[in-house]
Amino acid sequence: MDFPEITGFRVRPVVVPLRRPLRTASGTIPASPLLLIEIDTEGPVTGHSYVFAYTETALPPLVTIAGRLARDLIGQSASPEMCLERLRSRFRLLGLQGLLGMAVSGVEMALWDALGKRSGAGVVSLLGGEPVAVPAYDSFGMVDPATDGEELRRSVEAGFRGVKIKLGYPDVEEDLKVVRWVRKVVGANTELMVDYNQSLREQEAEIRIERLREFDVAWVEEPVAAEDLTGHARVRRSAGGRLQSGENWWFPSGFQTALHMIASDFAMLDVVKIGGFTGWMEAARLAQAASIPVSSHMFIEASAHALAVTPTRHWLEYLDVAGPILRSAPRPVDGNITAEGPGIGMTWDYDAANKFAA
Ligand code: SMN
Ligand code: MG
Repeated sequence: MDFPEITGFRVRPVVVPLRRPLRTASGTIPASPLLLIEIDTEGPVTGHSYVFAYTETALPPLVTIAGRLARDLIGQSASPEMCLERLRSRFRLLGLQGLLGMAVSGVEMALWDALGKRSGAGVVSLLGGEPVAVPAYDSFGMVDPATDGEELRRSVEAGFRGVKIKLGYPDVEEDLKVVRWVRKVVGANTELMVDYNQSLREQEAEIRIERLREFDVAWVEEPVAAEDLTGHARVRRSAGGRLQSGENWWFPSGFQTALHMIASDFAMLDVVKIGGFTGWMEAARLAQAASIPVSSHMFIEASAHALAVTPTRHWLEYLDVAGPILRSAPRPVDGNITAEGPGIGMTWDYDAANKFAA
């Protein structure tokens, strides 16, 4: 492929309202702090991506770090793989985990978006695949039986064949009460995933997972600290082959380490932490070789492309953290999400982006 030159680079921080504030056992996310990335390439064609900062505290440093990448990008070839390699080598001493890694992945994704737009193709086609309908589950935070029944029912009626809730209440009995209620609301034919967001100690995790058995959950996600791969590996044995983890694995090497440790039955890749599409493709090959089902973490639009070229694809997480600033983006149809082009298939609503500027 003939790559254009990078001619411009901008970042803009926004804090976007969430339709459902995200309550987890490790903290609540009231609104969505995002860094929007725009890269101009010869043509001119502009590529877009966004990075989720988890907390508003991280937005200003993310703006600074990402903004400084301009000097490493402008005038360079827009090849995503070469760009990733160049930045990896440029920051070898610092390392790519954390905010810098997120910024670098965001750049990589915006380049794919620009290349797709340049040729009128979706990223999925540039990656050698074609769009497929990927089953999506609707992702909730900690739910409240007093207020969230209607919303859960609406998910099932909308066609979602799976829903995820967050657990990790102070008392196991409360976990069970909520799961029993959700199971009743969504019915036996809806897959039910549960996410502890790293909130438990190993022994407590084993006790709680054992008690969850009667509810036939599709997976138990991040029961213990994400970096505690030994703990995950031990807890995995009590999870009956249904341990989910991966949203905090950094770059393919992080996934490879987790594979060595046999830390998870399933893999949930975060396209921003795994190194953009380039990192995802490498991880997808590792998952294929190890027969590990791969799901996505947030980033609905980009993940729809990445999962379409993932041989062991499993579920797409429907967690919309950017909806209000997107003018167009793929919507769920019969509980599936299909990648759209050109590029990643999303365009900013600049009025909304200005309104939610942080
Ligand atoms: C999650 C997503 C977004 C922010 C915090 C936590 C999560 C998930 O663990 O799996 O959706
Ligand atoms: Mg999770």
